[in-house]
Amino acid sequence: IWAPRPPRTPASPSPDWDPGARGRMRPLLALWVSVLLGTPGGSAYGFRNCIQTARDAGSFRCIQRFVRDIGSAVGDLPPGATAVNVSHNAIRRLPPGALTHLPRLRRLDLAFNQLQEVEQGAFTGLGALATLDLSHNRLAGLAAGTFQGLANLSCLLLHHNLLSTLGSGVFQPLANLHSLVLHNNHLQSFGEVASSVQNLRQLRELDACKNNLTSLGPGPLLPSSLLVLRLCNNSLVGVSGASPDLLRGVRVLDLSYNNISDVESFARVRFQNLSWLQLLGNPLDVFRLLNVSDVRPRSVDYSGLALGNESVSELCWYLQGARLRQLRLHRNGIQALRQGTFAPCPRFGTLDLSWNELRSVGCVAELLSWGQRQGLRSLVVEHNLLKRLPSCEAGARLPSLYNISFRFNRILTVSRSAFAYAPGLRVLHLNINNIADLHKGALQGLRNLTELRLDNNLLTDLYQSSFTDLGRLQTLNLRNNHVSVLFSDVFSNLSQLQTLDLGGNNIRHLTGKSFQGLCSLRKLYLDGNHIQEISSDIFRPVQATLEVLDLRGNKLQYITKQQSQQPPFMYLHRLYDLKLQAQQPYGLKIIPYKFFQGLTALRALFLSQNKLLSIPSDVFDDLAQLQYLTLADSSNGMQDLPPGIFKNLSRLETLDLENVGLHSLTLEVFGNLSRLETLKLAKNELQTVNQSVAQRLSALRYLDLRKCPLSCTCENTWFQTWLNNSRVQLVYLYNYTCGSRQQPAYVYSFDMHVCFLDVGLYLFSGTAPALLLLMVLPLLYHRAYWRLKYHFYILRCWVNERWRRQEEEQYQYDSFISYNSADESWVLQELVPNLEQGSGRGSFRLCLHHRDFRPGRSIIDNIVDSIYNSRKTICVISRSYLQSEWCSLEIQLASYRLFDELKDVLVLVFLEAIPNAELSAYHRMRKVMLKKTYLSWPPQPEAQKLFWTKLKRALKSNYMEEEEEDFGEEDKVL
Ligand SMILES: *[C@@H]1O[C@H](CO)[C@@H](O)[C@H](O)[C@H]1NC(C)=O
Ligand SMILES: *[C@@H]1O[C@H](CO)[C@@H](O)[C@H](O)[C@H]1NC(C)=O
Ligand SMILES: CC(=O)N[C@H]1CO[C@H](CO)[C@@H](O)[C@@H]1O
Repeated sequence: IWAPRPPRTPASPSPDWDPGARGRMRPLLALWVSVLLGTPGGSAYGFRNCIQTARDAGSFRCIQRFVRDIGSAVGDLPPGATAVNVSHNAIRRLPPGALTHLPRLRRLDLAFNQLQEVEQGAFTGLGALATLDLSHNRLAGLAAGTFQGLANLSCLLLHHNLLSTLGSGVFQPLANLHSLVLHNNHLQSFGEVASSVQNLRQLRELDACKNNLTSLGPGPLLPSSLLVLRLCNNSLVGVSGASPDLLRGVRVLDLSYNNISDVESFARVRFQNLSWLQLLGNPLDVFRLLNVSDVRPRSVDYSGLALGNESVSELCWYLQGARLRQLRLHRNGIQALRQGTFAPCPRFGTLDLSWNELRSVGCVAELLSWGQRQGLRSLVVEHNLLKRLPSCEAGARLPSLYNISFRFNRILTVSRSAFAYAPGLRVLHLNINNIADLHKGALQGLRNLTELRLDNNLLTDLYQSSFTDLGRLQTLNLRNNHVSVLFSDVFSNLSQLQTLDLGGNNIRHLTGKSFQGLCSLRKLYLDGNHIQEISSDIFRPVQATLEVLDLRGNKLQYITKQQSQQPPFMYLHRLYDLKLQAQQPYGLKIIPYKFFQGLTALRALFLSQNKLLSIPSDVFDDLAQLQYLTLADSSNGMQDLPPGIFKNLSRLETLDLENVGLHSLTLEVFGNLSRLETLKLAKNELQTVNQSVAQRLSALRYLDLRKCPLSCTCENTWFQTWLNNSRVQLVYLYNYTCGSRQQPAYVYSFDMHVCFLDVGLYLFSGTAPALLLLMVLPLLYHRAYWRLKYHFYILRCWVNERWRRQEEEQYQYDSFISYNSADESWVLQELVPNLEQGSGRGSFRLCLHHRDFRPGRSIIDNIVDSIYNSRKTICVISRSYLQSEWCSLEIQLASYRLFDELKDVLVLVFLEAIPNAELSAYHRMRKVMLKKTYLSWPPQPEAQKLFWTKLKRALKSNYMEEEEEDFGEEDKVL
């Protein structure tokens, strides 16, 4: 039955709403609502093995689900899916047409599976696919029609497979392929690779590194569009075998880590477009190569050619000419540089000497000619053995040098004015060294410095004078040092500093002067220190500008909710990101009252891993701008959140309450989160999800209830009804099992019939007794009325008479006469005279109602008494007798003695002949007649004598059996 959807927001409950009382009624109500209105308000959907990305409805992640076949991984995805990530599963094969239901797919990631086979037509219907990742699988070969239909594919990743051959037509359908990645396979013939890609008119980049290639030929030409060719980590000995024009269009050629020594082979191949040749890790004489081939010297990367100290000058001879953008000499085993080493070289912008064995670079300027000094902009000496940076106060300057990187060295000491040669320095990277001794004047004169990285060193103390000249510094990174104290005013000259990273130090204490002078500071990282206390004073110097504050992993802890001081973040009105996770060693435990007061601009608050015991309900009251809140992993006995805790968070979009020990969701806590889109509730104690809460969260799109012991009770039936809609994604919905472990039942499919039965039961037990009663009453009335009544009277008689009458067989009367008043004249004129008169055994004592009934007693009592006090009962039967109610009572009562006590008390006397048909209306009478013989009053006077004799004999007899012998068959009227 179609019915309109009920409105999203249900009638709001009154504030003193009692969940318990309503809760008991809820299943029934909800059921009725759903029966009457179709689906109840909310709606949900979920995927068996995928999670839809919260912000991008077309994007799905189906990773690490242990699925073995593609169908069960993505079979339930909607046709609108544009990006699907199925990596890190156990898929073995792709059957034909496995993904035809996803025609809009643009990106498909199947990496890290166990694919051995991709069948022909596996990707049919994926005409929109642009990126296909099949890397890290076990593909040993590719059938010809494998990529049929992928006309728009631009990037194909096949690295880390077991490919040893490629069919020549396998890439044929990929008319738009730009990039083909084949590294880490077992390919042996470059000719085969070339013929498989020769028709790809759009191919720009081909990566065949780390295969087993030994030569570049024979084979067809590469497509002229190819610009980048990577052949590193193969077993090439030269470029022999290649046709002269094979590489003519290639701009970037990577031949590193081969075994190339045959430089003569380069002479036979044209390299006229080459602009970058990587030859690292080959045992070749690069100068010889330059001599014999048309490779331009400036196109070669001279890294890893074992040039040593001496060859640099020779090299420079080859590089003569205009200014070089960069001179890169990685991995050449250079141990020392003499004065003027680079003097023969042309001017260059960047000098990169990384991965050598230099112990010192002196004051740099000495190595260069005057012209080079003017031109050098960047100096990179990473991964060397530099130990100390000497003082360079005197000596030549490098006016345009703006970037120095000495990362990954062993620098211990930085002397006074170590960078005096670079007065224009803007970026200085000294990170990842052993600097313990940074001279107070080391950075003197660097007035233009904007970025200084000193992280991952051994600094213990910081001095104000170290930073005196750095008035333009914007970023200072001091992370992972051993700083334990921040002296007053240490940063006071850094008025332009925007980012200060002090994470991973040993800072215990901060004062109001620690950050004095940082009047532009926007981001402050103090995570991973030992800070035990924070106060509003500490942040006062940066209150006007601070936007991000990271205090994660410190030692903040509160033991009471009462706070003696002002709330610590009181003045940080611009702060939008605050991190307080994982306080050591036992978490924050308690959050004091009004702890977050003043944070009116805060958008993200991280409070996870804090073992919270209690949170006051007013704590988030000021955070009206909050969009993201996490309290995840705070479970430490905190049970449910206090009512009203989120009442002001009307802008909250993401709430992470994973593993916080929640037992229930209540409207008092969650009722106001009207903009909440993502709610993570995994690993809680939730057994049911309150439907009214779900309905109130009207913006909800993503709900995670993984690992909650959801029970399959009727309270969760609405879950199932949610399923047919599409508003809220319930993450891995089909994986939620019922809390009880007995049988693997699932919340999405548990048997709801019990719930419907419940109602049936209510209805049944409400109506059945009434119905039964209605059915039984007439029956009872019809069948057992007299029986009951009779037994009741019998009981009464028995009780009354028991003590009165010792001898049961002594009757007061010989016979009770039951007759209708219409027959009174016969009784009085015929019966009474004939039976009462006479003497001795011939006379009988009769009981007549008009004569012998005791006055004052009820008629019924009198009747029962009379029947019981008489040996026999004579029924004088006529038509009027049968119609009379009293007579019928009398005959019935008497017949009970016949049937129940097996005492023959009845003597039937028919005054007139009544046809059987007429008698049949009187069942009991007929029953008696069938059981007994009876007498008929004969109209002929002669016969009347016999009648009286028979009647008298009947009155005298005691047992039915005798009676039957006495009366003959001739008397039966049937
Ligand atoms: C798919 O997921 C894996 C694992 O998280 C990730 O490394 C990979 O980059 C993702 N692929 C794409 C295309 O986003
Ligand atoms: C090539 O080999 C070198 C040295 O063995 C290694 O460092 C590099 O990662 C390898 N490159 C590839 C793409 O496998
Ligand atoms: C309990 C249950 O059904 N768990 C399943 C959840 O999904 C994963 C991945 O599909 C299965 O491996 C589990 O068996």
